[in-house]
Amino acid sequence: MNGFADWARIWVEGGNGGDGCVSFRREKHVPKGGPDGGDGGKGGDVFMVVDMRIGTLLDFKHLRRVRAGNGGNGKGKRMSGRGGRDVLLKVPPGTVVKDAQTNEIIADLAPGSNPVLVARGGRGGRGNARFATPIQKAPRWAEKGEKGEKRELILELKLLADVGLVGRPNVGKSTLLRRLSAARPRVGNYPFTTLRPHLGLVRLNQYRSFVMADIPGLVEGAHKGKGLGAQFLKHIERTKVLVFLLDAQSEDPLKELDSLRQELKLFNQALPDKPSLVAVNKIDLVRDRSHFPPSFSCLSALTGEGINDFLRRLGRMLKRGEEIEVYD
Ligand SMILES: Nc1nc2c(ncn2[C@@H]2O[C@H](COP(=O)(O)OP(=O)(O)OP(=O)(O)O)[C@@H](O)[C@H]2O)c(=O)[nH]1
Ligand SMILES: [Mg+2]
Repeated sequence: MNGFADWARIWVEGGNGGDGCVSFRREKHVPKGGPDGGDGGKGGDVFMVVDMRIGTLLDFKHLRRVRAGNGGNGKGKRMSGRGGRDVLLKVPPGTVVKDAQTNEIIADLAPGSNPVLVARGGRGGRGNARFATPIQKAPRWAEKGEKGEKRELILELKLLADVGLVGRPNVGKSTLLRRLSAARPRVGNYPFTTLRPHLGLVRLNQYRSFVMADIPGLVEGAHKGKGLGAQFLKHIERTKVLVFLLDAQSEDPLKELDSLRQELKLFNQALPDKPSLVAVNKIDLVRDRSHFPPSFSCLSALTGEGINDFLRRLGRMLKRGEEIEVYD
């Protein structure tokens, strides 16, 4: 498995503001010049920005702490300190940023969103030139720079897919994604071949395409952390349509469907209400199809049988989804 991480923890720190300066003008013929201490520079900020080329939070696993630059101190002759260097952290689209202490969501970085400030740099302190008044003509004090904001963040990656494939291990989810897209998740005749989510771009026609997610197979008890599927369920929370993929050879496909729905529900109450399509895979292996309801899409990811019909149905559902926009 090549590198992938959908979770990370990181400290971010804004730079400290520079201190204000205490200084007095020195001129040849004026023994006591007025105050001319400049202000400290502002500390740098830490921003997060979406980079469409990134698909994992792996880089953040090696990064404990990120700190923006400190502002420079003010100087005489009313010279302000330099502003601290900002830091721009690049994250994959679909990253949700939370405060680690409060769990509050700070940002939801969908594709195309603006950079988000995650740790503000401290203000620079004012120099003594700012404090001169008619009564206090020569203040001998200046402000210290403000400390930068410091907080621990949790980053969570929710992959952005239109369609999520849900099914027991070994039913052929990855085979289906391979047939429909250029994605190349591994296929194997054993459960848990797929260890992490894969995305594929599926073309419906010249003008329309959608992104489909293949996640590791779901077993009973997944919501309690059994198997692998549960930790990846969050990736299908935002899809517009779910495809429940069943195995035509399964003893009781309807029961299988029921338990898949049940697992989703235990993970997130709202998940089973999402528009969904039921597909029965490996249809090439069974003779009698009469016991599958007509609303089910019978197909073979291996031979390609039934695939066009499946895509037509899926295309219609996605179109409907666009109009309704139940899920954002
Ligand atoms: N006969 C037949 N075999 C299939 C079909 N689709 C998949 N298979 C086989 O079923 C096995 C499992 O396929 P995968 O695509 O790896 O299944 P998966 O659902 O991704 O499995 P996990 O990643 O373990 O959850 C492989 O041996 C495939 O060749 C099909 O339509 N017909
Ligand atoms: Mg798989």
